[in-house]
Amino acid sequence: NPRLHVSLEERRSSCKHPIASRLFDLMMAKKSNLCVAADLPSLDEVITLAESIGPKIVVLKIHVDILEDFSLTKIRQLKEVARAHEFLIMEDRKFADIANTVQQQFHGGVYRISEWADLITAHPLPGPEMITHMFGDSSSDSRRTCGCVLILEMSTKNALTNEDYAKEAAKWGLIASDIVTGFVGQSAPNSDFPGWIQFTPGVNSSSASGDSKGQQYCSPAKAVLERGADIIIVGRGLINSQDVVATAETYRTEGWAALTQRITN
Ligand code: S5P
Repeated sequence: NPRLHVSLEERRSSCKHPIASRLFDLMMAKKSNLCVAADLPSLDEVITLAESIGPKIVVLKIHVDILEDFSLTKIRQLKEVARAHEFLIMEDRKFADIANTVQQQFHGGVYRISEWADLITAHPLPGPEMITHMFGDSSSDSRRTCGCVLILEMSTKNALTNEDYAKEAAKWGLIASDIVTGFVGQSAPNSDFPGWIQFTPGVNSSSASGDSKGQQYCSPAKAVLERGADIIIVGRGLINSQDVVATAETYRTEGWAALTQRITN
């Protein structure tokens, strides 16, 4: 797969979405391909974590619906931290409904995700119309301020996201590459379009297998070198560690070394 060996500069120049370009810029400037899954119970804790590890990461991934103290004021505080330390905020909402419903979930309700998320995840399950319509019409600002990340494959045991599913969904994503900035997956889809970005979760250096609930883990090097990850997503392997800053530095170094090794090989 030639995309895996293309330089980040070159990949940046083929991006069709400003958020994807920005992410490549951040990776090169910070020498980091680390996304941290901040699955903590409160935004106060997420903000504290982000203030400490912000310089080492390029994306902070949250699940807005697990935060017991959610408010738009606190989200704005998190945005300030993201601006100061230069990372993107990914809302891992994994939309999976008809476009008319997803539009309301994305723009409305309590969370008003489109006002603050730089990246938003969605399952391709409902079909390509959802991807093109979730942002609203072509004049919607959020089309340029927020990039869609498609969940092509899941990291869990016996996931239904098989090869055919991932392949078909990747095709839709590529057609809509002005909206879809990247994908979540465990392998690199066969495409030579270098502009979109692979996010790989299920990365944990201290557990070779997984958790007791179906999650499967591999090391940062394996995720990048064998599975095609551009960005590694690390959750409990980091947030449960004694020294989150030191752990973030270890994941950053390992992830970045693997990425540069893959590109130069
Ligand atoms: O297939 C997937 C897709 C995602 S986005 N498997 C995943 O684990 N995730 C997310 O990555 C999951 O929702 C969680 O936020 C993170 C993994 O967390 P960890 O604690 O297992 O590293």
